[in-house]
Amino acid sequence: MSNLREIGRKILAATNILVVTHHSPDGDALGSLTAVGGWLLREGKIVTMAVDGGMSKRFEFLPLAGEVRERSGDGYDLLIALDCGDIDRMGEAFSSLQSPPFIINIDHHATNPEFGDLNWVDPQAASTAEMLYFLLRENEIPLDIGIATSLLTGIVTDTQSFSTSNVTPRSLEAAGGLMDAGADLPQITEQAFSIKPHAAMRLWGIGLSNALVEDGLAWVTLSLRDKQRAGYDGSGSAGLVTQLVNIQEACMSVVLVEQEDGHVSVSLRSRLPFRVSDVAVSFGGGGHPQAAGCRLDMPLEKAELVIVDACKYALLAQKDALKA
Ligand SMILES: [Mn+2]
Repeated sequence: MSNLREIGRKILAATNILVVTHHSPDGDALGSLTAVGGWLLREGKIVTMAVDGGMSKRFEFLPLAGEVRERSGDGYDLLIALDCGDIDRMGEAFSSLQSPPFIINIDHHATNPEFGDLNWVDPQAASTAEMLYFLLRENEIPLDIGIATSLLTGIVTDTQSFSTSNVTPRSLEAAGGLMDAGADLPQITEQAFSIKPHAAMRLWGIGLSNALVEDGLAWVTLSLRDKQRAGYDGSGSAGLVTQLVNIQEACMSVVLVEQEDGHVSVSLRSRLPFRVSDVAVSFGGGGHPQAAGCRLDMPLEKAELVIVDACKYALLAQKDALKA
């Protein structure tokens, strides 16, 4: 674990630090961002926490949520990228920098190309927040209730409340340590994971009633009109893809969401032993074996044909490989 000491030393040697996570941030992204931000502020550093598109409403309960900015500024001597599967995931929080500083890349996506100057990519970890728990522990940095709340939010959301196939005893060990430090598990689970706005539930209603199931694949398209009908103003599917994969007759699910600028964002899920990351990667996306995504620059109807075809083909190939 000497690498963790090296990362700790490198971070503590910097003075003006930019911490960035990925655009369309989830709970792991924002929990990791605010945990590292809180730690470094406590260390007396000058800290900027940035995420392209700004803070997500859903996670406004996180400590320091009000300090998260949309734009980066300049003059940093260190950039810490958290939960970013590739460099483009930072969006304008990175691309707007005049001169990028030294980059430490901390992430758990297996598809991460190690774009940093110092990289710690651990696909065994169920969340980036879990990795950060061990980074702090290895460097003997005490937790406080704010950091603990942020990190446990990351763990709870990325593991769908400890129910995903990548949960390990280490995830639970981290969660236990964070609860010891004062994080409130039931409250975090309710706020970050269970509770959804009415509009998101309406979007689920539309999506669930329009979903198709064929050859083990469940899928649905959500047009701008569907989102409008639901009154939903988010860019994703509000977690619908994770529900679709629970359809008994399916083992893979896809949700295609039409975006304002004309492109289509695609979320994919599968149940073990099936994988969706290869499909996402083949369209220039990435993610985890059972949870991945990509974007397609084509009309929604065309994107549906292309992705449904690719998924059915991948499922057939994977089923054949299992039989062999
Ligand atoms: Mn994550």
